[in-house]
Amino acid sequence: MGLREDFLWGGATAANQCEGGYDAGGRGLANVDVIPVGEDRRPILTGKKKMFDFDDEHFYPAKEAIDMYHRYKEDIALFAEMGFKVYRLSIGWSRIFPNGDEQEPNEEGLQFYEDLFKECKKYGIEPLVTITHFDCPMHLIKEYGGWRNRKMIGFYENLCNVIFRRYKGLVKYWLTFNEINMILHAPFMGAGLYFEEGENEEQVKYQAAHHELVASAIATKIAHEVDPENHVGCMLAAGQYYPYTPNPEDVLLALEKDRESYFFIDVQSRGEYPAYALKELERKGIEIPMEDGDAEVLKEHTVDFISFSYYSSRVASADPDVKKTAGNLFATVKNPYLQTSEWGWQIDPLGLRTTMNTIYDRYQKPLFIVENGLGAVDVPDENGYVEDDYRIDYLAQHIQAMKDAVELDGVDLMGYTSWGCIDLVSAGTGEMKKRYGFIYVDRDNEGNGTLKRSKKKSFHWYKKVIETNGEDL
Ligand code: P53
Repeated sequence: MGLREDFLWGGATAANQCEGGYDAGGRGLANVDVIPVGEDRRPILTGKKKMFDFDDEHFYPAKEAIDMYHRYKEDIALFAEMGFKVYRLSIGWSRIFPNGDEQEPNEEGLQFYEDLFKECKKYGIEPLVTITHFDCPMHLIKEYGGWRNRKMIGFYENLCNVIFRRYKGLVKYWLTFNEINMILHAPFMGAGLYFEEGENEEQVKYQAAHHELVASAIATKIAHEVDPENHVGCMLAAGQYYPYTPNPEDVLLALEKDRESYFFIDVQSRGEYPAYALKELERKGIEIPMEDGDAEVLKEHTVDFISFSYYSSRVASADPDVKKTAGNLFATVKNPYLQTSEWGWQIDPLGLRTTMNTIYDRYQKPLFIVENGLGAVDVPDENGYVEDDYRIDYLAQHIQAMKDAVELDGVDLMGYTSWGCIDLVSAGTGEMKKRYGFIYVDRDNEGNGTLKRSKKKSFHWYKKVIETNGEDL
């Protein structure tokens, strides 16, 4: 009993939230670079307000982030010290194809990730690579409108062809799109989409989603052709919906809200559009731009495993008088049984076990938890040491629930990578103050600080968790 012997313990980051070096090594501009901190962030990442370049009025935290571009050796050494078996990171698309539509890749960008993967391998750390984590070359947005355009499939295919070949033997775990369902909630961040006045936004989102789903299947096909050792996963922003009351209307709504997200994974894992989605899209007059061969590609090249992020469960109420709170990009009803984080995210370890069971029942494929963690304010002492017992508590409870899903329910789980294993820029708010890490980084919301790294209390705790394969929490 217990977790697998080869359980993949580790941590996760995304290129734009930690690398910085936005114009280093020939890198091109991406959507994620031009999303600022502050009140304009929300309208920009949801595609309501256009921001295609830097201006003087805003601060853009991704430009420098925590400068991992120049410091990755030090950071990976710290991950190794904790005993990481896996490090989840993402590739900056515009490092490899600065504009996105070139024929030839940028060698400096390719070399950067090759060096980084080799650095991981030096310590026996397996890279788990997200091909796109909320990033899209800006040129593809300006010129083609982002993922609404079918041409994106070809550009993504070029990227995949290049990276699968170049990193063959170095990388064997791949995720095609981070939180693919985020396209519905943050379409500019998720898929480079912005909307014109009066445009049918849902049509654009589902059209773009279709392009991503086909691109994901093609990527899976190529990955398997290039190296049969490759394992390709999809990635869902997960979190079970609970009905607010036993009122049958709440129960049905909770099912429907879950389906909004599972729709993507149903296609990626079962290989076809589910019946409920076809009916719903038809009712709404939304047309899926299906072309010859799409159905076959989706059917034949389904994912090998299901990965997901889990921060919280969600609550659905059919009663219009029950108010939703917007604690994060998934607006949900407040659950009276749960505490919330400083950013209003509801904390529900048992919900992780429920979510894992639901997903495993639905797909019967190995699962991988690739994000989980607590965004909190940390107060370091003069040496940068943080006594983050609150983070340890959160993680211990979630890891216990995860173990219960494995040991008591028989869920097949490949690994666990906590989010933001080193402090990094928040995707939702752009703040540095919202920290998830085992490693503290001296930098604030305005970009001040030495960028010095230091170990928090949770660093030593997580090392012990990994050492004991999750026995000592
Ligand atoms: P931040 C919202 C809800 C669930 C997951 O989020 C989310 C978001 C975005 O805010 O995104 C994932 O940084 C995402 C990461 C992100 C992390 O959750 O807003 O994959 O890039 O940083 C945490 O606290």
